[in-house]
Amino acid sequence: MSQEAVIAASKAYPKPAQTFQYGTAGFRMKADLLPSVVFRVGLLAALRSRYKNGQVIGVMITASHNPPADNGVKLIDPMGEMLESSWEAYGTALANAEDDQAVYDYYTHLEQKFNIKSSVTPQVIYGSDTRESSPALVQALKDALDAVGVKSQAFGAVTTPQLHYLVRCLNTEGTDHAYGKPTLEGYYSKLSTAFNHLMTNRSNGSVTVDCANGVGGPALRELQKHLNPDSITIIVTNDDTETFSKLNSQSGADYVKTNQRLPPSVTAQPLARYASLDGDADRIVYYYVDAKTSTFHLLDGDKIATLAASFIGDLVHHSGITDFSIGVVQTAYANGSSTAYIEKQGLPTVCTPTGVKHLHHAALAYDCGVYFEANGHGTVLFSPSALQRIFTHEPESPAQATAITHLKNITELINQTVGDALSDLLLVEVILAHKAWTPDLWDACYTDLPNRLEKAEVVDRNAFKTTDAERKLTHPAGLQDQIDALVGKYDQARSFVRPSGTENVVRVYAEAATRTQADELAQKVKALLR
Ligand code: 16G
Ligand code: ZN
Repeated sequence: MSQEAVIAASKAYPKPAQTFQYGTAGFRMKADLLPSVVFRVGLLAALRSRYKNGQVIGVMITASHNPPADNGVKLIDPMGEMLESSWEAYGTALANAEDDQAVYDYYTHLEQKFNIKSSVTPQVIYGSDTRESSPALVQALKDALDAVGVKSQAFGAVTTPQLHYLVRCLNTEGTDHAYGKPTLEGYYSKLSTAFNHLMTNRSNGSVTVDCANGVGGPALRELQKHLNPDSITIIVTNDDTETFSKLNSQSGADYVKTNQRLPPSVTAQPLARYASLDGDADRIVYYYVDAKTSTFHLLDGDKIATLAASFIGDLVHHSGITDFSIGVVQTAYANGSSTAYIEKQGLPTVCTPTGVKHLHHAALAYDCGVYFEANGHGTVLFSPSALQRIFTHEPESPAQATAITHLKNITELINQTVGDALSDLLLVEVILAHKAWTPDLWDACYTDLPNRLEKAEVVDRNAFKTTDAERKLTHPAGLQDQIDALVGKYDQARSFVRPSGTENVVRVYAEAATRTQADELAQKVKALLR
């Protein structure tokens, strides 16, 4: 790698007058501001790979549920996790370096700081969602990787969780904890094989999936080819990835969760199952309309978490495996009823700040850690020792043998690297089929407290500082006391204010015993921010 090569390549991607920050999910903003950022993220990925002794690092170009004009970029660490947070600051610094020379200087500064050897060949794989801006950003990335001699591999349009899967597979290939075949075919085959086993002699009718006109559409169509058609019919809708302006528009998990209503394109049949993915297919929510009043009912991340935790808990119980800890990790947005329901089942719950990396980390504390954000992002993690026990347990009865077989397949069905809408879809379908539950029966586990999410424009969101997993404000001084005083006036009420990690706004959440109370509380708390 020569100084000339880096500087010459960097020249093609001048930094706009803008300050960048590696946020909750990487860099995310209007796509036209991103070429220099993506180029520099490519340099960071190379360093990260060399720092990790040449293990493969992933770079995903996506802005998830954001509008079509946005894009974003984030790094994936060797085991398929999000980039270690201490490195986010290096990404931020590199993205903000004023000119090409400063980029090179900071790059060599990091090399020295970490004593990164030049003898190691860095390896990076990358992919993108289906946005119009993605190919040009992929080119910026490629130019950076080439300039510093990275051995790279392009995977084209992939879902975010697919890239996480591929990174982990590549880094574990040939070891005793190999995760799977490091190809997209390997991904589809791993999930579908487990699904087809779990659905043997079972049929679950049909589910209609709104793909937000994003990369989840083609991926789901491909996945479906591998599924036993007698077990499930997946009706794929909103899968137009050619009309760029349709991405996440009037569709997708974020639309359904935020508006708490059907996508306009969906005419729902009573008690039929519907699901919506987001633009990069790492989030999923379910919903249905009831038979009596055709009212819309959302089955969000909290409902998926409780479904998964209780199903896995039952399987463990029936398998004869003992001393097996199952915990559920949530954020402040988790509906109060869901937390109460989980605790009533005798399972521990933990609350972490928003953002997958926090939940993921907390979930590692259990043999089986189920984590979901209410917005539908989540997965289930099995610890290495839990996997070992599941795969070596000697059943003492046919019932135990069946439970063990199911558990083994569940661990294969779930994408344990990160929340994966396709894997979660199959997991929910399996559980509903095993329980013979229609969506209303699933929904009846507990009744959500009515809630409202608002956002407020403020002069400086950084003036808002939180504690207690974002459930309380420490700054601005005195504001939390005012919120508490309002909350005290309503039944079963809860409210919190937190600065967004992805937008320049402050979010206000309120829940209470009735719809009127929840709405009123949200408005009054929001009014405190003016
Ligand atoms: C990011 C997070 C998501 C979180 C959201 C909150 C990841 C991969 N994504 O999209 O989990 O729910 O931010 O956004 O961590 P906010 O801070 O703007 O409310
Ligand atoms: Zn997403």
